[in-house]
Amino acid sequence: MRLFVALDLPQEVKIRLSAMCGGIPGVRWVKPENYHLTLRFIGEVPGYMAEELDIALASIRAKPFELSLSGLGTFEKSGRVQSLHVAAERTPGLAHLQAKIETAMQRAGLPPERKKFAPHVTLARSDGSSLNKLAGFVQAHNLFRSEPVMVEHFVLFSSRLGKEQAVYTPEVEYALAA
Ligand code: 3AM
Repeated sequence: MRLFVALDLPQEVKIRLSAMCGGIPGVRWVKPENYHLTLRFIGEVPGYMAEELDIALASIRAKPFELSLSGLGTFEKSGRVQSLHVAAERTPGLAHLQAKIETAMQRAGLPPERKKFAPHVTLARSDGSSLNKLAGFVQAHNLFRSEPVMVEHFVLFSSRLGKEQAVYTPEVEYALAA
């Protein structure tokens, strides 16, 4: 199974995000139902490992917190824009949950995540050819702010790579409790 741990977003937020998207030829817009904030990419694991990871995630104790999306950005690799995202504020509540998940995943046997946590929701992917247009889009929408939303659970998703876009299925929800 190909897995990742993420926050799902309320429908209203997905609608607001998707209303902003469009108008750049050559980029692949993420479908609104696929919007999420990745906390930990796991990748392909055998079934027994998925069970271990589920047990580790279920043992996490963390409090609900508010999530705010604020501003746009891009990720680049070798000077090419790969994706466009809306950024999430790196609040203590979000950072605490991410750190607990990272610890749990390592205890369950995954190698450490090397990339620094940069919370975001991917809106589009690009092959790098639309650099100027993406920069214009970021500028035009950079004042985007979401109302803070209460995060009361996180989700283990499976991902099946499709022809057009991956299909993400929520496999297990883990509640946060005060
Ligand atoms: O949450 P975003 O959209 O940034 O790009 C994939 C997606 O990122 C990323 O994991 C998220 C859920 O699929 N992803 C895919 N393959 C990856 C890999 N090998 C990866 N992240 C890190 N390493």
